[in-house]
Amino acid sequence: MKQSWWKNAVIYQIYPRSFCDSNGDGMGDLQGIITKLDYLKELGIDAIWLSPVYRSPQDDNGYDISDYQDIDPLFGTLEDMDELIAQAKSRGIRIIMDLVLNHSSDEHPWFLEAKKSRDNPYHDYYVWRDGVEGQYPNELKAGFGGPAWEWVPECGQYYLHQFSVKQPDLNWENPKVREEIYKMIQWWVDRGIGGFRLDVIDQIAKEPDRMITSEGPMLHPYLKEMSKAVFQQKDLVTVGEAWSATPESALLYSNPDGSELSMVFQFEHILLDQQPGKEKWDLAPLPFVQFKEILAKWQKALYQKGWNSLFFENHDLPRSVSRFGDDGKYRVESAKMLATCLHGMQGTPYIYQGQEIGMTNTRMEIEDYRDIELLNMYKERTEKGYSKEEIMESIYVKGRDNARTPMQWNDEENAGFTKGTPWIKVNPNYADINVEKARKDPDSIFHYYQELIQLRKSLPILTEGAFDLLLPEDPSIFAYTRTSKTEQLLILCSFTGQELPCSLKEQWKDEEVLISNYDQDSCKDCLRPYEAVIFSRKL
Ligand code: TEU
Repeated sequence: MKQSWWKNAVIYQIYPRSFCDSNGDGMGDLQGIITKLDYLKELGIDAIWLSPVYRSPQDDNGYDISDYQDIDPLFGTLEDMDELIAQAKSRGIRIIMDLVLNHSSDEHPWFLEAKKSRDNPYHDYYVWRDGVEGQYPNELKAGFGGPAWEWVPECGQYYLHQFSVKQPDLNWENPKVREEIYKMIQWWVDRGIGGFRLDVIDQIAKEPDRMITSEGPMLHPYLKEMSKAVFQQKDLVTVGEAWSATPESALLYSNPDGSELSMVFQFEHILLDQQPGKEKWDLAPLPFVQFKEILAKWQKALYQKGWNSLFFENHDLPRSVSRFGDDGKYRVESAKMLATCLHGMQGTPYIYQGQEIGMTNTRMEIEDYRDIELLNMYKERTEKGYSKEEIMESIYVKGRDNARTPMQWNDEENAGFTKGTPWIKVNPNYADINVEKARKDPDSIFHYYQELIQLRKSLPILTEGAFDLLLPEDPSIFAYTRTSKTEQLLILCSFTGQELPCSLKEQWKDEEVLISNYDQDSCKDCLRPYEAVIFSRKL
């Protein structure tokens, strides 16, 4: 298989508005990111995925773009962006931009034109259906609540929006749209961008009349066309967000011939702790055995045929230490354990800002939340008669703002994120959980991540070795091996706060310990709360 740089890379995701504010307006910005590049270099990452910084009315925090070829003044200027690319490059770090191609903002000049009349040359850039006001073309629902159709009296038509009403869907059937998009991407490649994350890429080839929203028949042809037009010319990394991906479709997306993308984000393991057939807000305990089974299935299915992305967190998801670990007594142990579990697998690992210091979920008053998805849900469920208590509980557990509270740099005011008033409240635990403290403590989660990243650089087996799940039925232990011709690793992770007997560990007790969150001189046949260890042996 072709050895691309991104196969043993570790990618760090920045949510710019919450990372670092350089000018005191309470909102993170590009100059703020530049001041933290040395920190990221110290962590050891190879690339930064930047959530959208394009010009945007910020209805969905930048995932609603009104100019794909400019930077929103909230974040800075194009010159700042060029500086970021250059400064990152001088530290060996590539910048990956977030391409939102399924929809634009309703304030994009294309849409402002499109909605003027049916004969406007830009009308066909979006997805329209005839109808009568008040009678939707069909039952399709929008991602952020309500119908997926919005009436425009000037045209006597509805437009499709799979997300908010301010995010009209682009019409990929129109070759002009695709051409404009490829030109725009090329413009960023020429500025020195190292790759792209493609927002809801599985939804671009929608066929609303057939109620098809994701993986429409034209999806793979479009991706092949785009890849040929722009992605294949350089060794760019491309990662598609695909909530609908299955191992079978992932093999199409991430075929090593490079005809589509490098890899996709799949979400099967993320969709487990909710009631089947319901929404993410309908909470259910994590079915741990199934969680392992699914991750193992993806490891097996893509081995030597495609490529996995590895992640437990992003800007849409709760904090992993709160979700899969213990954000109280065993916060440090469980954050390290989760890191071990994820980084031991095959694929490209992604670290979401703050994950490397074990940042946790938060709890706020409803007035203090900012996310459109969460606020729409609150309104909808209140109208449906859910109790406030029940709604708040699901927000605490699943709300996207859990991941969007400001990055915790130190124990000064606003966690060192801003000198002004932060756009969203800082998590009150910042005095205890922050970068400055983590860097000083040799046993911190930060230093553990640093070590894990270095291991990936020095041990090809972590990139290439075959994966095998052990103890599949065990209700608390995630155990697997990675195997090459000459070497084998055992990755052992306990997902519980109880001490457990573990005969597997005893079998490996004399082998070399590569990394662990506990001292391995004792407890040779047991796992302590949230213990993780990687053993290595020669074959
Ligand atoms: O997310 C895709 C998406 O489907 C989300 O709505 C997701 O289901 C939800 O956040 C889970 O709670 C992408 C972006 O990552 C997200 O931030 C954007 O809001 C969305 O697309 C629209 O662009």
